[in-house]
Amino acid sequence: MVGHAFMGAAHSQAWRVAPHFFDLPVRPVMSVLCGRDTERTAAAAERLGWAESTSDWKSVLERDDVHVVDICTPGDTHAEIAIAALEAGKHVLCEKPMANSVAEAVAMAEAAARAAERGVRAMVGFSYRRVPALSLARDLVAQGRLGRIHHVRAQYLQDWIVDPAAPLSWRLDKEKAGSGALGDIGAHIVDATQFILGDTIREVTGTLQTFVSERPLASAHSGLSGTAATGQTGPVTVDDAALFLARFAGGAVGSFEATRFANGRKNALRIEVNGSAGSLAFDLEDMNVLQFFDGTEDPAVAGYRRILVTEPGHPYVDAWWPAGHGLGYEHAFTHQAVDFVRAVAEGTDPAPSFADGLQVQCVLAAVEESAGTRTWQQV
Ligand code: SOE
Repeated sequence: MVGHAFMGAAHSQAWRVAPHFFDLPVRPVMSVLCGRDTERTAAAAERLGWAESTSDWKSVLERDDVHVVDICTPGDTHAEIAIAALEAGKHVLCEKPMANSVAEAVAMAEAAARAAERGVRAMVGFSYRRVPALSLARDLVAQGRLGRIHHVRAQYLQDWIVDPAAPLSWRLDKEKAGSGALGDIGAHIVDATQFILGDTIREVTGTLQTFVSERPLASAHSGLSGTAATGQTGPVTVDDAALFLARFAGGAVGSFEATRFANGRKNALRIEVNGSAGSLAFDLEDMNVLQFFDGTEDPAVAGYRRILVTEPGHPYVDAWWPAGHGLGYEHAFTHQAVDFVRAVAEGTDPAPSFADGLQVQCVLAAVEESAGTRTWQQV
């Protein structure tokens, strides 16, 4: 694994836990953790459960005992590491957004296509697909329980930089992150809605907003935003909020809002879908619940019902606890590791693929283009 901050910790717990709860065809071994700083990486390896650590990720690609490379670094390094790993014959799991630009994403998707011919697999870490309630939402749409889809309403609301004194973390630096709320959390709702609908966004029009353009420099990085203590400031080079409208290929229309300024909303990924036969609604801050409205029921008793997605028959749930004992944020990463390991071992293509990651990148780029030109843009 390359990178050991927030996502590195989330992926590490997934690799650690997955073989203990799921029946896997092969057992992942957490061999080497890579990071820039030798001492910090060694300490992280110890804490997160990796056997070894190194500050030279390239050397790891030469090792015969390494079969999978998990990329948990900021977006500016994804393309270089992923392409080198695929060319070295390593299966790759790469954090989202897959890249910082469409050009990088194209190169990555091409490398993945070449690698696939040699049986080497690549997957993007859109972990929320593996939240049981969202997997169930997709199943309901696929079963036709919602009929023809008319509306998608998607929001990803956070508030961790609403304070102008919050420091300038790498997530606010275009060079490192590619974009702001758009790529970091907007990418999640693009992937999640396309996943639920089994459809793709074809056209968008949007706007981007930066509310605080200068922030204190971070002296140390911890958690999401780090610690501000230097007394100096620097420019915010990404969007704080991204809003856009979308048309899906299948005829649905969608509204999307991604913001880090929704004061009071911590990690509210919310999706509502309205179809001719019913609707569904989800909120990540209440992630064990899927709301479902069955429009075919007698109107006298019909209404949104609150499904507690903790039954053994629900996606992924039977590996965990008895009904009613819910799951959390980290379980989606475990499910992601499980699906990836199974695909690698069974020789099938994992999803979302790098081609899917490229498609999401194209949606993000179209939103940026649209915000600049104030026009609708084809994806
Ligand atoms: C920060 O906005 C962040 O950690 C994202 O980078 C993650 O992808 C999301 O899961 C939670 O929020």
